Amino acid sequence: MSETGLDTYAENTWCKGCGNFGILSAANAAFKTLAAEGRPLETIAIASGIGCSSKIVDYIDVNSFYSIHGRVPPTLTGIKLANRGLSVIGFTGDGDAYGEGLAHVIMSAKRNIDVTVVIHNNRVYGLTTGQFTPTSPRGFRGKSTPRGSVEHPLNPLDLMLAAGATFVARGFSVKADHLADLIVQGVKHKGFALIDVLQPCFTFFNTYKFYNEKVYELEGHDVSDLEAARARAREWDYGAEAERIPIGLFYRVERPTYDEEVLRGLVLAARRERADIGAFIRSHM
Ligand SMILES: Cc1ncc(C[n+]2csc(CCOP(=O)(O)OP(=O)(O)O)c2C)c(N)n1
Ligand code: SF4
Ligand SMILES: [Mg+2]
Repeated sequence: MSETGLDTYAENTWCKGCGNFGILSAANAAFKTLAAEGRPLETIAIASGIGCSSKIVDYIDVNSFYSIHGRVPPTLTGIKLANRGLSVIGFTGDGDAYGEGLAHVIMSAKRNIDVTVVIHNNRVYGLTTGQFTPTSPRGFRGKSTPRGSVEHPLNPLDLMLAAGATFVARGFSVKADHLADLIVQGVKHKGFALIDVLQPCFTFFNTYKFYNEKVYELEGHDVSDLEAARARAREWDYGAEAERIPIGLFYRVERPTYDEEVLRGLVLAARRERADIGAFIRSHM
C-alpha cells in the first residue's frame, strides 16, 4: 500500500521544487477527507487539460480523464451531466484555463455547473518551457517575450466574480493544508467553484520568495458580500509588485445549478409527454 493510498504506478516527471507537489498533496488530503466524510473515492472523477499541471491526473488513483488543451470545463460538464452522483473536479494550468480555454471557464461560471476547478497558476507556460500567460506580470521575460511582456495581467478572481461564479477562492501550493481545506469546501459547494492556486514554477518563474513574503490568509471577511469579494480580489492585480496577497475563500453563494436546471427541464418535458421519466431522461442524456 502506498503512503497515501492514492498513488499510481506513473513516474512523476515534475522538476524538483515544483509547486505542483504541494497541490498534489493537498488534493490527496482533500480526497481522503471527503472519503472519510462519506464521499467514497469511487464517486470522485477528475479531469485535466495539457501542461505540467495536468499530469496530476496520472498521479492520483481515482477515476480520471486526461483531456485536451483548454477543454477541461466542457469535459467536467459532460461528466457531471451524465453522472450527477459524482464529485467532479478539474485540474488545469493558467495557460490552459485563462488562455486557450478562457471562454469555457467563463461559461461554466455563468451557468453554475456543479463542478470544481483547481487552477495551477504558475503564471507561465511550464511544459512548453517558459512563455508568458494571461497572468504573467507586465515585464515578464520568457521565450516569447525576451524583452519583457508589454501586457497587463488578467485578474482571474475578479473575472470569475463578474462572470457569476458562486465559489471563488485562492490557495498557495506551499500552504497545502489550507489548500486541501479549500478543495474540500469547493467540492462540497453546490455550484461552480474556482480555486486559483499560486504555484511557483521552480524552473521558469520562481516566485517562492515573493509569495512567502506577501501571502496572508483572509480573516473576518464576509464571503456572501460580492463587493467585499471584489475589493479583496483587487488587493493584488497579479503584477510584479504587491503590498499583500490574500488567500482563502473570497466568495460563496447558493444559486440553482446548470445540471439541476437541465434535469428539471427533462422531468417537465417527460411529464408533458406522459413518458416514463427515467427512460425519457436516459434517452436525452
Ligand atoms: C491545442 C493545443 N494548443 C497548444 C498546445 C501546446 N501546449 C501544451 S502545454 C501548453 C501550455 C501549458 O501551460 P499551462 O496551462 O500554464 O500549464 P503548465 O505547464 O504551466 O502547468 C501549450 C501551449 C497543445 N498541446 N494543444
Ligand atoms: S517546468 Fe515548472 S511547472 Fe513544469 S514541472 Fe518544472 S517547475 Fe513545475
Ligand atoms: Mg502555467
